[in-house]
Amino acid sequence: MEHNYPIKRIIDDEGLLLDASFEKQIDKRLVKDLYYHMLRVRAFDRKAINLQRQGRLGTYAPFEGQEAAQVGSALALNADDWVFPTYRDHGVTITFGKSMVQTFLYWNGRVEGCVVPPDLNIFPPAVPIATQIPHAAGAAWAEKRRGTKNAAIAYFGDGATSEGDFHEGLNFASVFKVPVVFFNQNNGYAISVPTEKQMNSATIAQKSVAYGLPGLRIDGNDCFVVYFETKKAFDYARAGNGPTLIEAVTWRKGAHTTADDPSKYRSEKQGEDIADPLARLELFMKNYGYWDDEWVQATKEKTNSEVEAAVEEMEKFPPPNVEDVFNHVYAEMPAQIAEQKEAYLSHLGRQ
Ligand SMILES: Cc1ncc(C[n+]2csc(CCOP(=O)(O)OP(=O)(O)O)c2C)c(N)n1
Ligand SMILES: [Mg+2]
Repeated sequence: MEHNYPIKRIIDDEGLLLDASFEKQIDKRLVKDLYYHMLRVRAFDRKAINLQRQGRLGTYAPFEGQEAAQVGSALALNADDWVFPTYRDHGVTITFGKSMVQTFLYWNGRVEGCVVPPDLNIFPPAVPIATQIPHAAGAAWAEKRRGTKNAAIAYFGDGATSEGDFHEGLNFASVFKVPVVFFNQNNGYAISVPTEKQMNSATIAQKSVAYGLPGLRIDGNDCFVVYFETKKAFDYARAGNGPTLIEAVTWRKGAHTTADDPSKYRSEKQGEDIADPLARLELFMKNYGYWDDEWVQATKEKTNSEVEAAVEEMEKFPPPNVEDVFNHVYAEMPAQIAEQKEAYLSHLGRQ
C-alpha cells in the first residue's frame, strides 16, 4: 500500500530543489519567515530544556527535529483560523502568535499560561491524546454554519491515530464536509512505542481512504513542502471541499518529555541519517543566494535575546496562588473539593 503514498518533497537533504518550478513560488519573504521562526522556536525549545534541568521549569515536551512541520504549517494559516495543538506543538503556537512568556508559564504549571489571548483562536494544548481532533472538526463545523471563510487545523501525533477520537473526528468532519485540516506529525514514536508496533497500516496518510478524504504523505522536515501543502489543504477547505489528512513524516530528536529516557528504547544511531530541518533550510539558502551572514547573525542575536527576556519576565511573576488548583476545576466547587482545599490550606497553616 505504501507506494500509493510516496513522500512528497520540494528540497532534498542537501537543500537542492527537486522541482525547478518552485524557484518562482519561493520568494525572499517566505524564506526569511521560515528561517526566522524555525530559529526562534528552536532557541525557545533548547532554553526550556535547560531551564527544566536547572529546576526552573516543570516537565517539558521538546519538539526539536519537528520545527519544519510546526513552523511551515503555522505560517500557512490565516490569522482568524483555529489551532488545536498538543503538548508538543508550542513551535506552532508561538509562531501563530502566543507569547513565549505564557508558554513558559504553562510549563511551570501556571494558570496564567493557560489563558488564551482573546485575539488568538488557539485551544489549550491537548494532553489527553486525540481529544482535540473532534474539537477541531466541531470548530470547523461552527465556522461553516456561521458562513465564514475560517478553517481549523488539528495537530496530532502518530500514536493519536490509534485512538477512537481520531476516527470519530475524521468521520464527522468528512460527513459534514467541514473546513478542517488534520495535520499529523509522524515522529516515529508514541513515547517508547515505534509506529510499526502501534499500527499495521504502512502509512497514516492511507487512513484517509476510509473516510473519503484526500490524504497525502509529505516530508515533514522540508519546510517548503509543509508550507505549500498545508496552504493547499486550507484553500481546499475554504472553498467548501472539506477536510484533508496530511501525514508529515518527521523525527523527534530528543526525549518524549524531560521525564523520559529514550536510550531505554532506541539506539543513539537511530535518526542519525535524517537531515535536520533547519540545517536543510540553511543549505537551501546558501545554494540559491538567500544566505546573508549579517542578517543571519542579527536574527540569531534577536531570537536569543527574545528568549532570555521571556525567561526573565516569566521568573518575575509573583508566586502562584495554591488555591488556583482547587478554584478552577468546577464552576461551582463541589463539597469534596472544598474539603480538600480546606485540608490543604490548613496543612500550609493558612487557615
Ligand atoms: C488518552 C490518553 N492516553 C494515554 C496518554 C499517555 N500518553 C501521553 S503522550 C502519549 C504518546 C502519544 O504519541 P503521539 O500521538 O505519537 O504524539 P507524540 O508524543 O509523539 O508527539 C501517550 C500514550 C494520554 N496522554 N492520553
Ligand atoms: Mg509520535
